Amino acid sequence: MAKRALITGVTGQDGSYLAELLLDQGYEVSGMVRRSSTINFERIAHIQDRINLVAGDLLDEVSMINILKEIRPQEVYNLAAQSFVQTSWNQPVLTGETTALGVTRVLDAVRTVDPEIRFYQASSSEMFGKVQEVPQVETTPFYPRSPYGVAKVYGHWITVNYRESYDLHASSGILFNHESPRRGLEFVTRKVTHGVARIAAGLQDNLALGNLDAQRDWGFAADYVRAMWLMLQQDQPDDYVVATGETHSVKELVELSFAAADLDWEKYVVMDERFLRPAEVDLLVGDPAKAEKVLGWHRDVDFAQLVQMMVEADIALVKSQQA
Ligand code: NAP
Ligand code: F7E
Repeated sequence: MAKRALITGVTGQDGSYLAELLLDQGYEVSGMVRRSSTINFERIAHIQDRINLVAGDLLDEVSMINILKEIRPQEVYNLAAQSFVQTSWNQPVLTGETTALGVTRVLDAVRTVDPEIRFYQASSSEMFGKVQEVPQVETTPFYPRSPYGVAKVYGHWITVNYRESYDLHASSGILFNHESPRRGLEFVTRKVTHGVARIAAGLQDNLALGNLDAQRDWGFAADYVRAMWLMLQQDQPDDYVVATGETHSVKELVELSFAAADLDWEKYVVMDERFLRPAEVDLLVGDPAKAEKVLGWHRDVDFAQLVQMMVEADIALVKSQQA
């Protein structure tokens, strides 16, 4: 019998890569999608006929209870969230409802319908915020710097609490930034690589950015979804940092991306205060030693390969749109 998995957030970057991975492993994959007036299935269009899409929303626990009763999955991956840090200052309550309380709703639906279900929570390096040690590991104290980070800390601890209260197989992956050609256009990596492609095509003459000094530990999303799956295959649930162990500044990202298209970034990049944040996370770098040792996880793609892949994909995308 094929294993059954439910992914919340299947239309997002990670949801699409995880769905591919689970289909390759022979799973029956269901993906929860929320109602909207237009369809936004671009990231899963190539596998849509192999996924069972079910309507539900993290804001509505009843919908999730019904989905679990109908599908009876053995594994639930909770990837849905309001995931853009900048937006979390403009919509702090919605961010809390979705990214924080939404986790409780899914966990409680799991507990109610079938406590044997294995649960994955998409925790984030944003929980470390104003970092208390370098590099960050599973035991590093949290100090979130945005409503998004605060909501993720809640989601993380409610996962630990349901594990300890109800003996659920609930694991939390503390994932550092991971990117891909499927990344949303508002995040800095994709904004830069897409901007480079448009500048190279003569469609735009500058790129407005905020803080170039922030440092991030950037990896490739397809590598990171493997770690999610590995966590749910362990006998015991636990928490794991997933990272590359390297950090790079936004400025390095910009230099490398423009260089990949033979452009000099200094001619195009302009500073725009609108992209500065009320409180910044200055430096993130994770130590993935536990995930490597216990899960046998490793990443295949490094920072330079990631940037090259994203610039090439955006150049191809812009060309196809022009054609
Ligand atoms: P993403 O591309 O922004 O996708 C978010 C997904 O959540 C989308 O499918 C979105 O649906 C869905 N969603 C939002 N609100 C919802 C609601 N109320 N009910 C149901 N679904 C809802 O995010 P991602 O980059 O794939 O990240 C996946 C998860 O990992 C998120 O929880 C994120 O916070 C976390 N995370 C991401 C990173 C990273 O670097 N990517 C690092 C650490 C943790 P629509 O398509 O309808 O908007
Ligand atoms: O910003 C700086 C910005 O929006 C990265 C989410 O997936 O990863 C992501 O959160 C850095 C910040 O990602 C612009 O100030 C400069 O320091 O790409 P980002 P993020 O905030 O790190 C974590 C792990 C998550 O969990 C989140 O869900 O880049 N930056 N100029 C800019 N950022 C943006 N977006 N736009 C700019 O113009």
